[in-house]
Amino acid sequence: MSSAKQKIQPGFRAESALDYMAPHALRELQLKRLRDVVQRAWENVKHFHDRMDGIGMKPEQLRTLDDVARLPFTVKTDLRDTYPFGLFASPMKEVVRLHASSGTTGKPIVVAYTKTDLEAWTSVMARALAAPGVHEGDIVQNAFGYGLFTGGLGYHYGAERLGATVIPVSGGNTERQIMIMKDFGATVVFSTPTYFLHVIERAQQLGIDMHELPLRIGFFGAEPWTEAMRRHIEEATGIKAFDLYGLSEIIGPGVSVECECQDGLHIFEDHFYAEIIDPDTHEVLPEGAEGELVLTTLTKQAMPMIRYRTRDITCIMPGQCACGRTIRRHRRVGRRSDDMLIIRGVNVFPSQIEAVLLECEGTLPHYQIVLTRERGLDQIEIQVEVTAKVFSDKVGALEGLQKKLADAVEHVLGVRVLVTLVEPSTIQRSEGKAKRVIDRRTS
Ligand code: DLL
Repeated sequence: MSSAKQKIQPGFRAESALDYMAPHALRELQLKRLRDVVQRAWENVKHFHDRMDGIGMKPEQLRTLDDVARLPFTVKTDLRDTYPFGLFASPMKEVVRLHASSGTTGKPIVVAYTKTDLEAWTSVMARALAAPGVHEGDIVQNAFGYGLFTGGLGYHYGAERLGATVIPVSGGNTERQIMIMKDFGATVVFSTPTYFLHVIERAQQLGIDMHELPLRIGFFGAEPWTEAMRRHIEEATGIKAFDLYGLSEIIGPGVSVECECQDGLHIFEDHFYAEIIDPDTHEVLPEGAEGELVLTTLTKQAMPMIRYRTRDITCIMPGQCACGRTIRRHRRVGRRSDDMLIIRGVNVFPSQIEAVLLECEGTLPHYQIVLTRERGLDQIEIQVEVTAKVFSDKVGALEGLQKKLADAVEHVLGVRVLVTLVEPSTIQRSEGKAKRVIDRRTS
């Protein structure tokens, strides 16, 4: 097995030409598709029809793309309230696939695809994977879960479309995962970032140097991850790590992806119309301003989403990417508006804590945030693993690191937190999305 990493060769495929459309042609296409999708939802989805009636608007009033801002929003509770099939715009006989996303409480949300929708999904995923260089001949290890979750199958069909060899290993069973990666010579891996950290750690324990494997690219997503996490993954394995974003309500994975420049995620704007809004005032914000991403599906048949409030916080990046793609980019999604913890009146995002922890030497990227309430006061404890070396050092070293971390977190968040350093491999590992926050507060 060669230790030299192959150079990334951006793949070129006919459908990737859509990434380079002239902006005016793209806007024209978007407007045409927007009118069609709104008309379709208006005719077939009672919930949407009623909402439009409620504001006295008709689809034909959409004259320019700016008129999108006049349309009503769709939110997650709309999907819950119409569970399971209330937002479908196609008769069931045309629906060829259902997926569902579990969420934390109650019933899942259900999403549907016609044959044409699956074709569109496969196409955006193929473009996404081709952007930083997956191509025919690649051997792809797909560690996203197969099943109701959109991750496994979404990636699967995109990679097959490119002519890559897909290993549908799914998440979990980490030792077997590593054996397969090595024995089958995987060149590309798909995973949640936290599960891949677990794979890296297990490989180290097994004495396998991942730099020696032919693996050259990884796609990570389904949960927020930081630049520090990217550095950690790239340094520990020698691969290039790319961010890929998506959500079930819109299509699954494949809304946007990083290209070889790793400088923002290109949105497949011929399929998804993106806006950034102020989550409080609902005002549409200009390029460069941070706010909540709102997405409208432009081609979805079975379940069109009009102005879906993702809760994901990002911004549309001004200017064109060095790669030459004309489709616009958003900045990596570091947090969700509903991830926000309010600790003693201070707004805290887990990603801020992660960034601080990973900057400090001696820590490992495995941590957990535990919230408790003592005599009416919120307490926040950050449990973070440290390297075996730090752990076996003199007590003074541990205390020093503990204080350093508590100070650094206080500097960024403005609240004092309790930092507990724990031994490697003590925090529970996830096979999919990580659960970073354990809320033991009882109100
Ligand atoms: O997580 C779809 C997906 C699968 C995306 C595999 C990428 C890779 P849901 O389970 O519906 O769908 O969760 C969607 O996950 O609103 C974000 O909050 C978060 N998310 C997804 N991708 C990213 C990412 C899938 N690259 C929710 N960065 C979204 C940050 C992400 N957050």
